[in-house]
Amino acid sequence: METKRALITGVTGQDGAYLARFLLDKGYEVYGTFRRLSTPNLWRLQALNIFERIKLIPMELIDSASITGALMISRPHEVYNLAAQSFVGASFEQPVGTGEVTGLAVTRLLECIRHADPGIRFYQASTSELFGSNPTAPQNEDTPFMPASPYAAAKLYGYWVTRTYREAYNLFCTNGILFNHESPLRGLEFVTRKISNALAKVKLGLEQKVVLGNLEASRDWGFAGDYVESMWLMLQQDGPGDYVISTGETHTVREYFEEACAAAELDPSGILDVDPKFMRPLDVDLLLGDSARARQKLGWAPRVGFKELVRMMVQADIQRWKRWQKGEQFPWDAFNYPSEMNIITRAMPV
Ligand code: NAP
Ligand code: G4F
Repeated sequence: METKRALITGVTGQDGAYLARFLLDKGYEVYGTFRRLSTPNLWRLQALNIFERIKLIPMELIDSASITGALMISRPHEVYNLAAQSFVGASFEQPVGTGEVTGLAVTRLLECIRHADPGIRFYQASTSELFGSNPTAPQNEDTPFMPASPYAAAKLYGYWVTRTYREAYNLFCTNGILFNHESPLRGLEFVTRKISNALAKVKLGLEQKVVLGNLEASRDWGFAGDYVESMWLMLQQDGPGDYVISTGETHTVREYFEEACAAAELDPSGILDVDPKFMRPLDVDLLLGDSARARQKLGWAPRVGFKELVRMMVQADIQRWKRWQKGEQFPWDAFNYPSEMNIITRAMPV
């Protein structure tokens, strides 16, 4: 049987790395696109020890020629579109750029696929942020969308154009409406990893406080390693569709912080500050997903629960900072962030 080929856009991101490993384990030939930056961001692929097994292709989502090039090189059976400006907070600062990359680029990709090979199966990384300000909970595939950020508005466009290409051209185009999913490979700007990283520094005496924004927002947090399996399952079905992927449990940011303190064996009192600069102009209060359709049709279910997830993230960051203190070198993202570099520089022997 012919080896299956998959093309993952955004392979350098959290989900891209976990999905690449999952597909390699299934015997796929995995191609991944990355953007040419002055400093390549490959630490996640190195951390999962898969860097050398992935065929990397430079690709710009704003350049159709480069998308066509990536399709010609990889000749994929499946395309997973994970690349996006994915940080909701930044979408308020870069609303137009976010619209280009997170929204309009989906059409560019679909047009290239339609002309290159209409047999390709396409996965679009849609999001629970689409539900936005809708107070209905839990949210499922029939809950009306009320996006509450430029990011969510761009993703809404991506969601609908994916459905449009499915219906207009009979392409296999599927939306995974994934609720928040986290891991030790999460970017440091997202609240869960921000907390695990900050608590690790507090634990080791490198920092005094954790400074956050809105503590009352509630999220349905799962483990990214579990969620990438659902992406693959969606593309193995007889036909395309839209699926909510979630745990069915929700917790506030404050609860996540308290659980993380317990995991780090730290007293939560006195180490948490709130700074309005981390508040958004508009926030989503409550996300809680009902993934009954995915559980029934895909046979998918999350394996890692909330407490285990928090522990996994906190332990991973404590280990990283300990290894750094010992002078070890290992794949890590702290060097990409000015806030972390300040600490690293401050703590360096003179
Ligand atoms: P992530 O870690 O932020 O990864 C995003 C990827 O997109 C990275 O590979 C990044 O490349 C790439 N990218 C960013 N801007 C780009 C640009 N201008 N041109 C080309 N590539 C660009 O996000 P994730 O958590 O893995 O999420 C994967 C996808 O699922 C995203 O589309 C996200 O919006 C969506 N999603 C995520 C969640 C979640 O909770 N994680 C939930 C629902 C939906 P660099 O490495 O070069 O930055
Ligand atoms: O971790 P967050 O930045 O994730 P958010 O906004 O829920 O978005 C993530 O999940 C979406 C799926 O629902 C994805 F589509 C999206 O790509 C991304 O992966 O923020 C979570 C909550 C927010 O309410 C935010 O206001 O935490 C609150 N928060 C409080 N203090 C903070 C902070 N968020 C961040 N990033 N940093 C803080 O200091």
